[in-house]
Amino acid sequence: MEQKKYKRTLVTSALPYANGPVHIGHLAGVYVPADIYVRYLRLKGEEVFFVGGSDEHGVPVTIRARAEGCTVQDVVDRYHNLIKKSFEEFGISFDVYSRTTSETHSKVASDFFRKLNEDGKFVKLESEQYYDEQAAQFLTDRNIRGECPRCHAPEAYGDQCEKCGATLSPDELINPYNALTGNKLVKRKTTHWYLPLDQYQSWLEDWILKEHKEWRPNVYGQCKSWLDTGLKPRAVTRDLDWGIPVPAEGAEGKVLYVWFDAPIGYISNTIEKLPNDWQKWWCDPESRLLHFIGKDNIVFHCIVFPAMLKAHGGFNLPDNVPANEFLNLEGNKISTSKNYAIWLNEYLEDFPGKQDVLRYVLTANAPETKDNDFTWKDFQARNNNELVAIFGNFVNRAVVLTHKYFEGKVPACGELTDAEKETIAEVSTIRARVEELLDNFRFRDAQKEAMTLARLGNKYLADTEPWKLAKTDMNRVATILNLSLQIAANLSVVFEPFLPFACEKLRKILNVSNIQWSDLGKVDLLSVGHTLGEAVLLFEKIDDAPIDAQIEKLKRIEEENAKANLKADPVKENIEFETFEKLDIRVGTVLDCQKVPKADKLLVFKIDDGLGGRTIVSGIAKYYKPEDLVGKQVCFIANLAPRKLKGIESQGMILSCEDLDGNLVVSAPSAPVRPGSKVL
Ligand code: B3M
Ligand code: ZN
Repeated sequence: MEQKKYKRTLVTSALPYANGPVHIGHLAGVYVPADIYVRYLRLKGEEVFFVGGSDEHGVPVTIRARAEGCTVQDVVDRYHNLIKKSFEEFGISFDVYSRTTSETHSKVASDFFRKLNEDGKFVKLESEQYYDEQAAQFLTDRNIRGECPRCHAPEAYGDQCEKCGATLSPDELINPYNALTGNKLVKRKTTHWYLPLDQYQSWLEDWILKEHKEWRPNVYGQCKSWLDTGLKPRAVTRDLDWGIPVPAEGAEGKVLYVWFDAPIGYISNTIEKLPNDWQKWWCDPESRLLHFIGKDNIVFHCIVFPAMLKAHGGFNLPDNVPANEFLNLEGNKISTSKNYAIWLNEYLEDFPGKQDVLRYVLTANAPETKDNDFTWKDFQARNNNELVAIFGNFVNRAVVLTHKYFEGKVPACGELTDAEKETIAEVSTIRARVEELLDNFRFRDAQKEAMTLARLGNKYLADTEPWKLAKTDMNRVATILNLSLQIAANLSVVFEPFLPFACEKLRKILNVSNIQWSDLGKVDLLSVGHTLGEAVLLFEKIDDAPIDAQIEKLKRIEEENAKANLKADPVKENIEFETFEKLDIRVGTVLDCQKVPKADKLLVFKIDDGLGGRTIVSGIAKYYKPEDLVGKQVCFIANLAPRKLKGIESQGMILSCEDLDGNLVVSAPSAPVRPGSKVL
């Protein structure tokens, strides 16, 4: 297909959820490829704008806040800052990195909704949704749990079973309950705004299936399968208290669905940075729009968001969506909730200054066409055998020898052998070879191609052995070093999109600053007599010890997760009825509940026990906000001998249920009873 002409390129990369730090899967799937592409366009002198930001709405952040006993704003503030810093540290060169809790975004997303609503682009539908009467709230799919209808895992989510991977709807769950409170659920009627995707079906079929045959097979295939199934209206609002309030009449207590507002974040973040100039990027038909995402986001970027943009009118549609498959880790799925990942912030603590090594390995194994696996042994091998032994070794030899024989000045090139003429011919094609691959989003092969240049240089030096010629033929040595240094100068440019930190170092070593992408392939980049900088090592060997430590760490996490997945503990040995009767279990109402100072596990309760009240200390602070327990009823052992905890006398013990993941929920009667009632 003929390439469309364009004047400038707007590149977006998926907005990561601010519910945890970013890990290598994010980097490999989205941010490194996007950054390579953007750096490449900039090097070519093209006009490009690179948008990123944090996705701070949705349910996961609220779950995290619950788990940590802090506010949702606390959670998104913390992770937004951490994520932003990680991206900076890894050289992801955003032109803007903002967040969906920004004022600009709230306004832009509300206006977008309002316009669609006023233009009659939504349909309002009433449906029955799961409702928690005790908590007085509707539940989103992610907040509903129950038994998986397929594999019967006990804790599948309302949208997916993590055990067997099945996509589910809450209606399919057996015995659904509120994931946060454990409460049983009832059905209740609620109204939502829907984007009638069915009305866009035939337009999308033409636009994607006919006009974008060039999209990656995984992307095209997923779209086709969605379209073949037939699109249905999709709700764009939710009954939730975290998000952007729905700007419409009768929408009290409702917010925009996170997948409605998040992609609009690309627009808002552009507006935030370029308040007077953003239209040029989003609306001018000569601007090209590209979305870099992971495969789980394909439907939103190829079907839902384009339908939203179409419904709104005036915006460009994506030209391409180079989505990646998933990266696994040592053969297992990466999981934020299970803490099974290599977090970027932790990587840099363990391997300071080695950003480019990770960038290199992730690109070398990029999951472009299928899921791929990251292993620490492969990481070590690629560093030691490729970056150190080929790229670094070549550059170092060339520079050290020049310092040794020519006082660090580029020597003159003499007569060339036939082999050298061939080498030069090969160097001259590097630009076309790499460009062809980058233009087609084939980053993995493009980096491989760049590496052929380092291999060529390394082999050239190994074959010609200038260190042996130094006694007999200084002219040959000069020629060999000149050509080697010219190749090194080419490397400092061709690797710039992939390894920006190493290239900066290399430019210092070569003492150059002004080589352009358009210079690629030339062998007169360093003039004779040019003084080189100091010969420092570009890459360092990585030993077994730190690698083994990383492998051990992942094994430990895997074991812990496996343990958490264990079946219920075996039942303890039988006791006599008389023994049981000795226990006096009662129901009480919580009058007051506070954190115990300097004890992060403990809460202190004032209980109305029907007998004048008592104080009980309980180790459940990790699972509850104290104020959420006030007014609740709890079961407690009333005749346990008092004991002191952190200086407070605890007069009994609150009974809690420990689930198989080790989380605690307090036990309570299923209907309110008078304080002091016995549990029999
Ligand atoms: N936050 C999902 C994700 O991080 C979502 C992407 C939004 S892009 C507009 O995978
Ligand atoms: Zn299942």
